[in-house]
Amino acid sequence: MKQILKSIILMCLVILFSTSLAKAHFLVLIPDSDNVESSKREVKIETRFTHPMEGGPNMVFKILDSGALVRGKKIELEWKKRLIPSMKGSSKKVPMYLTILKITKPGVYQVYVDPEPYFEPSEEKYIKQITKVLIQAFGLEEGWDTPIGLKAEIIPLVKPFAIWEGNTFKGQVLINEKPARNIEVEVEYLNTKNIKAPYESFITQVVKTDENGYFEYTIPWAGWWGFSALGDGGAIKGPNGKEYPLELDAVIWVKAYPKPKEVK
Ligand SMILES: [Cu+2]
Repeated sequence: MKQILKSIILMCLVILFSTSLAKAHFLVLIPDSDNVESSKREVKIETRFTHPMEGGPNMVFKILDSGALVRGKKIELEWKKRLIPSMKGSSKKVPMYLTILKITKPGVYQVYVDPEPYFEPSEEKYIKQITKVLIQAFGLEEGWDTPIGLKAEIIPLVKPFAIWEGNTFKGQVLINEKPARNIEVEVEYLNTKNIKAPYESFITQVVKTDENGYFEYTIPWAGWWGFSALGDGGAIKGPNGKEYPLELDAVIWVKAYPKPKEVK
Protein backbone atom coordinates (compact mmCIF):
# COMPACT_ATOMS: atom_id res chain seq x y z
CA MET A 1 0.00 0.00 0.00
CA LYS A 2 2.75 2.43 1.00
CA GLN A 3 4.57 1.56 -2.20
CA ILE A 4 1.51 2.47 -4.28
CA LEU A 5 1.08 5.75 -2.44
CA LYS A 6 4.73 6.57 -3.02
CA SER A 7 4.50 5.93 -6.73
CA ILE A 8 1.29 7.99 -6.99
CA ILE A 9 2.99 10.93 -5.30
CA LEU A 10 6.00 10.55 -7.57
CA MET A 11 3.78 10.47 -10.66
CA CYS A 12 1.99 13.66 -9.53
CA LEU A 13 5.32 15.40 -9.07
CA VAL A 14 6.45 14.34 -12.54
CA ILE A 15 3.22 15.64 -14.09
CA LEU A 16 3.48 18.87 -12.11
CA PHE A 17 7.03 19.49 -13.24
CA SER A 18 6.58 18.43 -16.81
CA THR A 19 3.61 20.76 -17.30
CA SER A 20 5.13 23.76 -15.58
CA LEU A 21 8.68 23.60 -16.90
CA ALA A 22 8.62 22.45 -20.49
CA LYS A 23 6.01 24.77 -21.90
CA ALA A 24 6.98 28.03 -23.46
CA HIS A 25 4.37 30.71 -23.98
CA PHE A 26 4.31 32.38 -27.35
CA LEU A 27 2.36 35.24 -28.74
CA VAL A 28 1.47 33.95 -32.19
CA LEU A 29 1.08 36.58 -34.93
CA ILE A 30 0.41 35.09 -38.35
CA PRO A 31 -0.71 36.67 -41.65
CA ASP A 32 -2.44 34.62 -44.32
CA SER A 33 0.47 35.57 -46.58
CA ASP A 34 3.88 37.18 -46.10
CA ASN A 35 4.34 37.86 -49.82
CA VAL A 36 1.63 39.96 -51.39
CA GLU A 37 1.23 40.27 -55.13
CA SER A 38 -0.68 42.98 -56.92
CA SER A 39 -3.92 41.03 -57.18
CA LYS A 40 -4.25 40.93 -53.39
CA ARG A 41 -5.23 44.01 -51.44
CA GLU A 42 -5.96 42.61 -48.01
CA VAL A 43 -4.00 40.45 -45.60
CA LYS A 44 -5.81 38.65 -42.80
CA ILE A 45 -3.81 38.54 -39.60
CA GLU A 46 -4.55 36.61 -36.44
CA THR A 47 -2.97 36.65 -33.01
CA ARG A 48 -3.30 34.45 -29.95
CA PHE A 49 -1.31 33.60 -26.85
CA THR A 50 -0.53 29.93 -26.78
CA HIS A 51 1.96 27.05 -26.80
CA PRO A 52 2.46 26.62 -30.55
CA MET A 53 4.23 23.26 -30.70
CA GLU A 54 1.77 21.62 -28.31
CA GLY A 55 -1.29 23.23 -29.88
CA GLY A 56 -2.46 24.70 -26.57
CA PRO A 57 -3.60 25.71 -24.09
CA ASN A 58 -4.61 29.08 -25.48
CA MET A 59 -4.36 31.78 -22.85
CA VAL A 60 -6.04 35.06 -22.02
CA PHE A 61 -4.32 38.21 -23.28
CA LYS A 62 -5.03 41.81 -24.20
CA ILE A 63 -3.49 44.00 -26.88
CA LEU A 64 -2.09 47.28 -25.54
CA ASP A 65 -0.70 48.65 -28.77
CA SER A 66 -0.30 47.41 -32.32
CA GLY A 67 0.30 48.62 -35.84
CA ALA A 68 1.86 48.06 -39.21
CA LEU A 69 4.86 50.18 -40.13
CA VAL A 70 5.54 50.71 -43.79
CA ARG A 71 8.31 53.07 -44.93
CA GLY A 72 8.16 55.03 -41.68
CA LYS A 73 4.36 55.39 -41.64
CA LYS A 74 2.16 53.68 -39.10
CA ILE A 75 -1.12 52.05 -40.03
CA GLU A 76 -3.48 51.47 -37.09
CA LEU A 77 -4.99 48.02 -36.81
CA GLU A 78 -8.49 47.30 -35.59
CA TRP A 79 -8.83 43.91 -33.98
CA LYS A 80 -11.94 41.79 -33.73
CA LYS A 81 -12.07 39.59 -30.69
CA ARG A 82 -13.14 36.00 -31.02
CA LEU A 83 -13.53 33.48 -28.21
CA ILE A 84 -11.87 30.11 -28.71
CA PRO A 85 -11.62 27.09 -26.38
CA SER A 86 -8.55 27.07 -24.18
CA MET A 87 -7.94 23.45 -25.22
CA LYS A 88 -9.64 21.43 -27.94
CA GLY A 89 -13.10 20.57 -26.63
CA SER A 90 -12.71 22.55 -23.42
CA SER A 91 -15.56 24.76 -22.15
CA LYS A 92 -13.11 27.44 -20.96
CA LYS A 93 -13.03 30.20 -23.55
CA VAL A 94 -10.19 32.67 -24.17
CA PRO A 95 -9.83 35.51 -26.67
CA MET A 96 -7.93 35.59 -29.93
CA TYR A 97 -7.91 38.60 -32.26
CA LEU A 98 -8.27 39.07 -36.00
CA THR A 99 -7.61 42.02 -38.25
CA ILE A 100 -7.41 42.89 -41.91
CA LEU A 101 -4.42 44.88 -43.11
CA LYS A 102 -5.22 46.91 -46.20
CA ILE A 103 -2.31 46.95 -48.64
CA THR A 104 -2.32 50.29 -50.39
CA LYS A 105 1.27 50.67 -51.57
CA PRO A 106 4.41 48.64 -52.19
CA GLY A 107 6.78 48.08 -49.30
CA VAL A 108 7.67 45.98 -46.28
CA TYR A 109 4.90 46.03 -43.71
CA GLN A 110 6.24 45.36 -40.22
CA VAL A 111 3.24 44.28 -38.16
CA TYR A 112 3.58 44.28 -34.39
CA VAL A 113 1.55 43.55 -31.28
CA ASP A 114 2.46 44.85 -27.85
CA PRO A 115 0.36 42.98 -25.25
CA GLU A 116 -0.44 43.72 -21.64
CA PRO A 117 1.97 41.93 -19.26
CA TYR A 118 0.70 38.48 -18.34
CA PHE A 119 1.13 37.16 -14.81
CA GLU A 120 2.56 33.65 -14.64
CA PRO A 121 1.73 32.31 -11.17
CA SER A 122 4.01 29.26 -11.42
CA GLU A 123 7.02 31.51 -12.00
CA GLU A 124 5.84 34.47 -9.85
CA LYS A 125 6.56 36.92 -12.63
CA TYR A 126 5.06 38.96 -15.44
CA ILE A 127 5.72 38.13 -19.08
CA LYS A 128 5.34 40.61 -21.92
CA GLN A 129 6.03 39.44 -25.44
CA ILE A 130 6.32 42.15 -28.05
CA THR A 131 5.81 40.35 -31.33
CA LYS A 132 6.32 41.15 -34.97
CA VAL A 133 5.94 39.64 -38.43
CA LEU A 134 7.02 41.09 -41.77
CA ILE A 135 5.06 41.18 -45.01
CA GLN A 136 6.43 42.15 -48.41
CA ALA A 137 4.01 43.80 -50.82
CA PHE A 138 4.19 44.38 -54.58
CA GLY A 139 7.90 43.60 -54.89
CA LEU A 140 9.37 46.47 -52.88
CA GLU A 141 11.65 44.64 -50.47
CA GLU A 142 13.75 47.30 -48.76
CA GLY A 143 13.49 47.93 -45.03
CA TRP A 144 13.09 44.44 -43.59
CA ASP A 145 16.21 44.96 -41.44
CA THR A 146 15.12 48.34 -40.08
CA PRO A 147 14.26 48.37 -36.36
CA ILE A 148 10.83 49.87 -35.66
CA GLY A 149 11.73 50.98 -32.14
CA LEU A 150 9.96 48.34 -30.05
CA LYS A 151 11.08 47.94 -26.43
CA ALA A 152 11.98 44.36 -27.27
CA GLU A 153 12.70 43.57 -30.89
CA ILE A 154 14.37 40.97 -33.08
CA ILE A 155 16.03 42.44 -36.15
CA PRO A 156 16.20 39.82 -38.90
CA LEU A 157 19.56 39.46 -40.66
CA VAL A 158 18.06 37.15 -43.25
CA LYS A 159 15.30 38.39 -45.55
CA PRO A 160 12.43 37.07 -43.45
CA PHE A 161 9.79 36.57 -46.14
CA ALA A 162 12.02 34.47 -48.44
CA ILE A 163 13.16 31.50 -46.38
CA TRP A 164 13.33 27.90 -47.60
CA GLU A 165 13.12 25.01 -45.20
CA GLY A 166 16.70 24.16 -44.29
CA ASN A 167 17.81 27.81 -44.42
CA THR A 168 19.46 29.34 -41.38
CA PHE A 169 17.55 32.17 -39.78
CA LYS A 170 19.68 34.79 -38.10
CA GLY A 171 18.62 37.74 -35.96
CA GLN A 172 19.81 40.33 -33.49
CA VAL A 173 17.95 40.85 -30.23
CA LEU A 174 17.48 44.39 -28.95
CA ILE A 175 16.02 44.89 -25.49
CA ASN A 176 15.45 48.56 -24.69
CA GLU A 177 17.29 49.28 -27.96
CA LYS A 178 20.49 47.59 -26.75
CA PRO A 179 21.87 44.26 -28.01
CA ALA A 180 20.88 41.55 -25.52
CA ARG A 181 23.93 39.40 -24.92
CA ASN A 182 24.00 35.81 -23.74
CA ILE A 183 20.25 35.32 -23.39
CA GLU A 184 18.05 32.42 -24.43
CA VAL A 185 15.99 32.44 -27.58
CA GLU A 186 13.18 29.88 -27.53
CA VAL A 187 12.19 28.40 -30.87
CA GLU A 188 8.88 26.71 -31.63
CA TYR A 189 7.12 25.37 -34.68
CA LEU A 190 3.48 26.37 -35.13
CA ASN A 191 2.30 22.81 -35.13
CA THR A 192 -0.40 22.57 -37.75
CA LYS A 193 0.59 19.01 -38.69
CA ASN A 194 0.18 17.40 -35.27
CA ILE A 195 3.87 16.49 -35.11
CA LYS A 196 4.90 14.69 -31.91
CA ALA A 197 8.15 15.62 -30.19
CA PRO A 198 10.36 12.60 -29.38
CA TYR A 199 10.98 14.05 -25.90
CA GLU A 200 9.54 16.98 -23.91
CA SER A 201 12.89 18.71 -24.38
CA PHE A 202 12.22 18.99 -28.13
CA ILE A 203 8.98 21.00 -27.74
CA THR A 204 10.89 24.23 -27.22
CA GLN A 205 14.29 24.38 -28.84
CA VAL A 206 16.72 26.91 -27.41
CA VAL A 207 19.62 28.85 -28.90
CA LYS A 208 21.58 31.61 -27.19
CA THR A 209 22.62 35.08 -28.29
CA ASP A 210 26.29 35.97 -28.47
CA GLU A 211 27.92 39.05 -26.90
CA ASN A 212 26.32 41.30 -29.56
CA GLY A 213 22.85 39.84 -29.29
CA TYR A 214 23.07 37.72 -32.45
CA PHE A 215 21.59 34.25 -32.70
CA GLU A 216 20.95 31.73 -35.46
CA TYR A 217 18.86 28.65 -36.03
CA THR A 218 18.57 26.31 -38.99
CA ILE A 219 14.90 25.70 -39.77
CA PRO A 220 14.41 21.95 -40.20
CA TRP A 221 11.05 21.86 -42.02
CA ALA A 222 8.50 24.10 -43.68
CA GLY A 223 5.90 26.10 -41.78
CA TRP A 224 5.70 29.05 -39.41
CA TRP A 225 8.46 29.30 -36.80
CA GLY A 226 8.48 31.56 -33.75
CA PHE A 227 11.58 32.94 -32.04
CA SER A 228 11.19 34.37 -28.56
CA ALA A 229 14.20 36.08 -26.97
CA LEU A 230 13.80 36.12 -23.20
CA GLY A 231 14.84 39.57 -22.00
CA ASP A 232 14.96 41.32 -18.68
CA GLY A 233 12.39 44.10 -18.32
CA GLY A 234 13.14 45.03 -14.71
CA ALA A 235 10.22 44.85 -12.30
CA ILE A 236 6.60 45.97 -12.25
CA LYS A 237 3.98 46.28 -9.52
CA GLY A 238 1.16 43.79 -9.38
CA PRO A 239 -2.41 44.70 -8.37
CA ASN A 240 -1.51 43.86 -4.76
CA GLY A 241 1.25 46.50 -4.77
CA LYS A 242 3.98 43.88 -4.65
CA GLU A 243 6.83 44.08 -7.17
CA TYR A 244 7.39 41.22 -9.58
CA PRO A 245 10.10 40.65 -12.19
CA LEU A 246 9.07 41.42 -15.77
CA GLU A 247 10.28 39.08 -18.47
CA LEU A 248 10.38 41.27 -21.58
CA ASP A 249 10.50 39.07 -24.65
CA ALA A 250 11.11 39.94 -28.28
CA VAL A 251 9.24 37.62 -30.61
CA ILE A 252 9.38 37.25 -34.38
CA TRP A 253 7.51 34.84 -36.68
CA VAL A 254 8.93 33.69 -39.99
CA LYS A 255 7.61 31.25 -42.55
CA ALA A 256 9.82 28.60 -44.11
CA TYR A 257 8.65 27.52 -47.57
CA PRO A 258 8.80 23.84 -48.53
CA LYS A 259 11.63 22.59 -50.72
CA PRO A 260 10.46 22.27 -54.33
CA LYS A 261 9.60 18.66 -55.04
CA GLU A 262 12.12 18.54 -57.92
CA VAL A 263 15.02 18.83 -55.45
CA LYS A 264 13.67 16.85 -52.52
CU1 LIG B 1 1.08 29.37 -21.06
